[in-house]
Amino acid sequence: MFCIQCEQTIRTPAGDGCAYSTGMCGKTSDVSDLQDVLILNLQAISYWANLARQYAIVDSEIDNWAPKAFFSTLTNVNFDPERIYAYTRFAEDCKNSLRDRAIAAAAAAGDTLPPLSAAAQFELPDTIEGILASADQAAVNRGKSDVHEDVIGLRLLCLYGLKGAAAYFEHARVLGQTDQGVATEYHRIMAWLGSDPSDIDALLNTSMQIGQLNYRIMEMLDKGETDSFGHPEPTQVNVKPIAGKCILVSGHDMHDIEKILQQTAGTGINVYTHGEMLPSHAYPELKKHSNLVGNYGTAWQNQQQEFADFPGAVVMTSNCIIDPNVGQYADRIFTRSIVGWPGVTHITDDDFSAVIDCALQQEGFSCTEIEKMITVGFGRNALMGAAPAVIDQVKQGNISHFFLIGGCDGAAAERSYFTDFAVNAPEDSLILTLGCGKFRFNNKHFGDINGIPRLLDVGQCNDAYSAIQLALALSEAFDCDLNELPLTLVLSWFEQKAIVILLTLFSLGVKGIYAGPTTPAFLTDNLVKVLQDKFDYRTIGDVESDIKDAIAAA
Ligand code: SF4
Ligand code: SF3
Repeated sequence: MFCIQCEQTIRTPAGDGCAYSTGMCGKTSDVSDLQDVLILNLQAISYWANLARQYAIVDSEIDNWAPKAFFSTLTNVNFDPERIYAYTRFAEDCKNSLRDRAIAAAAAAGDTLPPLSAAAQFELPDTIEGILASADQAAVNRGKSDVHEDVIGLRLLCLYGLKGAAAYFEHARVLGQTDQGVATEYHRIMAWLGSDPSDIDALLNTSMQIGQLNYRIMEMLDKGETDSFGHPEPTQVNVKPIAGKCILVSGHDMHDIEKILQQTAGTGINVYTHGEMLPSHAYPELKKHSNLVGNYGTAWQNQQQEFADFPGAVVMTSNCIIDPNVGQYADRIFTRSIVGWPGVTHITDDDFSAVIDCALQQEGFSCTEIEKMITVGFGRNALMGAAPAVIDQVKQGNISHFFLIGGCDGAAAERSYFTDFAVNAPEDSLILTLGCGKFRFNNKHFGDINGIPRLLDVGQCNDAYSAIQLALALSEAFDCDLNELPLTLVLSWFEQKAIVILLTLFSLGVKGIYAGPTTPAFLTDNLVKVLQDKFDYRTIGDVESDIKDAIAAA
């Protein structure tokens, strides 16, 4: 196995990457190898989908399925070898179907086929053993002895960035948003990556195209969420338990929590959000359910303790799942969509009766604790509504700076930086936050500036789109470039969604972003230097001096 896609990858003086029998996340070498072969076959699908489009052959079922399957290889999503193997077999069927149609269309038009990409040349063995034996051909760093390490680093930047975009595309699709132009661009880039490109400039350009593609996808996802559930409104959320039977819903897919809320209505079961599901409380069509009672727990890395302590059923709708056997709750956690863990019950449709039955069999909370409230719901509309007051306060000199402190959380001790940054930000600054990284400080009291709360929770990691809209509105109001705003982005990264958000911000020309806790291990020193030169990319350092520098740069 070789996997280097997330922040907790193994780093050694001899070389970085999880390359032994199990990754730091618990992914086995078999799952990792199967995922590599799946990705290679998805690149072959894209090769044929790309070619087929030249003959007006578009298969929207395959267009919808391929990014979803790619999502299954994202960090902390699917650890089940049987499911990954099944995706790989299905990918083979999709590939063959598109290939046959594209070849027939080319023959009918009298065209000669272009050369096959490396991915399109790959022949999938018939058995799981055969596939595992062929995994070297599919390794994400294949050909590393023939090309410069910067080429491998850029290929990985593009592959992981596109994986993050594919994940958001799937989240948007679940909410009824599809777009043929986006699917075409996805296939074009995925097919190209399957040809093992080596041109540094082309790879850098492609990474920006992936960022742009993701901007469109985040817009689709924003539309999917707001069309389905209304615009988020500032909302108080209780983070303490209430007596009674309970279900905990984690991950990013709010479609699932809506179904769970509908199906638990009248059962007496209380539904709690966890992690990235917290923003659900702000959406009118979700908050109207009286059985959505609060949030329980914090970010993903604490789940083995928090889920063990939760006296009910747990549903994981997307990333991040980690080993449920550690906390001995594998019999009362359920997976949805692309999530998988061997031996854990997978819900294949919108029927959550197995979850409800399980919740009824658990003890539930025996008593109600004294309420503790946090505020969520500063999505695009709420931010835009507050923009005139914010602009006024800036003009009066009462708001000096904006910080966006957000992204993923993780186990690394250095992540205390983000709490320290938020706590030490000047009192006349506003702090926007999003993603699961906010759980490090969203229970702290930041006060307000003339009625405007200093801490504004924008939502999930993908709601970076809302924050970008606010930044654009501010730059218009102050008639200046985005980079001339008194705005500093401080991003915590862990997985590939964060990588693509970084690419999106770069592609929009945002400079001076602080990111941490570490630099992605797949980026070489040369590539980090390129990002520093082009985008003034900054690695986090000392909180006090970073705050000083950020303010001085504004
Ligand atoms: Fe290692 Fe991260 Fe890959 Fe898991 S996802 S194997 S921790 S690099
Ligand atoms: Fe968190 Fe996994 Fe990335 Fe959506 S839930 S931000 S890490």
